[in-house]
Amino acid sequence: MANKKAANAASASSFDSASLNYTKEDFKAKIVHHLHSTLGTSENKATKQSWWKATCAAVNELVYERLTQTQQTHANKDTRAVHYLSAEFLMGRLTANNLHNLHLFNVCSDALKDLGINLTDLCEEEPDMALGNGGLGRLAACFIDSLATLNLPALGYGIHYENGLFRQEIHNGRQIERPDSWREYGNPWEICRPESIQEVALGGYVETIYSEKDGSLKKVWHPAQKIKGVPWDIPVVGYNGTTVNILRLWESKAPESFDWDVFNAGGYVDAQAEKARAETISKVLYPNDSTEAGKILRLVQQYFFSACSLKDILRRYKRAHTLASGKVDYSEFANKIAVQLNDTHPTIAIPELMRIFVDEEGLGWEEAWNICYKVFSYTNHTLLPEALEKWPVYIFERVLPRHLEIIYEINRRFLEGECERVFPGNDFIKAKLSLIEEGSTRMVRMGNLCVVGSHKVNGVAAIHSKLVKEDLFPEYAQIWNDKFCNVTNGVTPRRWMLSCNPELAKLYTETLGSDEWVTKLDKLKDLKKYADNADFQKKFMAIKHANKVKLATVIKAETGIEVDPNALFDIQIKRLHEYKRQQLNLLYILALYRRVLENPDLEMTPHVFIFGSKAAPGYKMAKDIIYAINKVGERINNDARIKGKIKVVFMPNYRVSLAEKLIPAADVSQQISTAGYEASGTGNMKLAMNGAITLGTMDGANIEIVEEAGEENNAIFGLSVDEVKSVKANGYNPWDYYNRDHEIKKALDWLDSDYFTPGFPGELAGIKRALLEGGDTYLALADFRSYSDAHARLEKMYANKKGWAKSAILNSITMGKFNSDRSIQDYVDQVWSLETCLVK
Ligand code: Z57
Repeated sequence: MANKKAANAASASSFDSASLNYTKEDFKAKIVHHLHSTLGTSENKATKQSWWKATCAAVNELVYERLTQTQQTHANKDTRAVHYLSAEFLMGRLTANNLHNLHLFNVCSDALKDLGINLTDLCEEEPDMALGNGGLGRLAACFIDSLATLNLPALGYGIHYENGLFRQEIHNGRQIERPDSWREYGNPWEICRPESIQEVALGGYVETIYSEKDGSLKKVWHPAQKIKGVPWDIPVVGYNGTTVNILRLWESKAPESFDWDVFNAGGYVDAQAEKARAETISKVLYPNDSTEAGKILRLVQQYFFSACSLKDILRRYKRAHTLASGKVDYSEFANKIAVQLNDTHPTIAIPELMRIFVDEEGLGWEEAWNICYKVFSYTNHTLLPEALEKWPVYIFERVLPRHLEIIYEINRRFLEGECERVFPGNDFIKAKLSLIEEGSTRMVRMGNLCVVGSHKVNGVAAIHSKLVKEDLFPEYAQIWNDKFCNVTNGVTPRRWMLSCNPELAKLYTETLGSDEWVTKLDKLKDLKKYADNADFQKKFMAIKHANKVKLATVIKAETGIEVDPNALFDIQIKRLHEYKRQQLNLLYILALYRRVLENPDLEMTPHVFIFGSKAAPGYKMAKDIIYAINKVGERINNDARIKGKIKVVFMPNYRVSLAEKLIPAADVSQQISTAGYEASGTGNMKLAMNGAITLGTMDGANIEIVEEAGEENNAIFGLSVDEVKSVKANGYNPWDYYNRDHEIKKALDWLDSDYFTPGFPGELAGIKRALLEGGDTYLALADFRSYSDAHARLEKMYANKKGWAKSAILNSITMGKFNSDRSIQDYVDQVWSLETCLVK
């Protein structure tokens, strides 16, 4: 195929894979070699799983070489590095991604073809690495891809959860959670590093020792328990370049020494119990997105990975900065180390670093603090009050008694220092800014600790950063105006275009005559002149159609539902939360269904509504909404009267690998959060890049997306942030909308009947109750009419094939800003001041 050759040539131009002895024949030999020597099987017996692992082993030969080179180069040059601390890394699958980033995808595919194996099939063997919930975790994964691609010295630090986010099954319309054991049969991408094991302490008490000499007080923490942290490294392969960074994930274990003591004392069974307790720490990911669990184990998880990571960072620093005298020179610490806190989850790293400096390394408080706040910076991802982490003081006392004392001291110095200077004698503001919330249960406010203990605080989209500064932390902004900044999120075009939409990538590379756009996504703007070109439009829409045909097959296989690829594919994929308003989408579906029933000859484009979403297991309303979507879908999909004009599909077990199939097939991207509630969104970017038109509110990054793509090429609706504020301030009454809007009333009353749940009236009534008696916190009814009008505009747009193609193309090629490489460059410039380091 001529096209395929061209794409091959384009990628080889920027990176010569032949020079690395990875020709097709070499690759074949390597795969077969690993099938024999690593997997212990043979060509005629090997399962797909074995072929997949043998392929990974062949790729790893190159990955490990580069990894070693990268680490040596960084160590020799003693580079400044950023350490991205995150409780979540939602990596998904790595095989196709690594192959693309090494420019080996086509070579590998051809080699396997010779061996009678299909690479795309093989990639399906890999379980998703789902060590995250949603946006925040996937952002971390995109960021480490970009850091390596930009040749920046960086480490990701997180938790090696034995079980990632639960697998979702749908039984009679309801979500059932099943454990996700992603590494049960081995994972070829992780390397255990026993030589870098760390030990961290928990619990116990603090002893105060008075010094006769100088009258000072020395604090000694006597912990009750020690936990071993075993590091697992995942190589992070940069695109094009030679940098292979690592993601280091900590697994918790009981220290052998501890077991042994108890064992000797005859406590073999107790020792096993102790071991189980220690291993519980990294057993499972908390399945909450944007709501905090408030469980002790979660605080222990946070401390466990933060403390292991800091110890690792210090060990590496000491290797390069220990003086001949044996003393460590900490004067360079803040010049060499940057630590980014991905939300407040790793905040405990701030008092932990102070503890190490003051209690263990003998630095004075001020000297320690002067280093500490320069090291840390904090990203805020939400304004939702239920997501802002607070930990009861009594839990801190039990788990981290010394850290609590340090937090008190940070607080005292802040309140008596900076706070008093700007707000002299203002006890009201001091109470608000205090790291401790006074009340019946005293709480440590992790967000406040982050702001005080970091030199930069950023939000994740322009509007969000403005709200962080003006609404969430206004008094802090008066004290430290320059601390606050914005870094709009981004996503990696390697996974979210090149790898998941290869045909579109090929069209772009061929038309531009270069694949430069894969790193410089702005280059796609050069295609603007083709947006009106009939031939280009035809090709673009043919690719979209082929992607829809493929998705239709997946939908049929997963749900049994038949959908027509000629219908409009309207997709809402994201965690289930009332602020994201899947219930608004459902209300519109109900209204549309009624319109068709009342007017069977209604002219309309067949419309497929596709959902993918997990609900936090303890979030009742979210689970009720999933149930309602499934029940309404069942009724609609089986109603012959509407002649297939509407289909509703709920795709079970939404995850990264499923997103990669859904996104390239989307015509419409639903981004319909109540304005002011979605910090940024990142799915909105992925969908737009792949040519979906955004049906959305002026919230988060949607604002910046339509600024790039043009509002006329999208369907924007609903109240703005300011309007939401004023509607709420003026006393919002959802009943007014119910009583005045016939369609709203009919749709809600329908949910109250047994139309969708025959024999079980009222099963779906909870949604109606939340929207009326519950006060409709997220203004779904207030935005309904405007949403419905936006749908009507979309329908009109879709009816005009050329107009639609043009808008879809313009959306796709104007998303350059949302390349996560750009986000990382913004962090480098505004927050980290890092330098690139070329490897070899
Ligand atoms: C999470 O995925 C996000 C925020 C949180 O506070 C937590 Br906890 C988890 C999301 C936001 O809701 C998105 O709007 C944002 O795009 C994403 O984080 C990445 O910044």
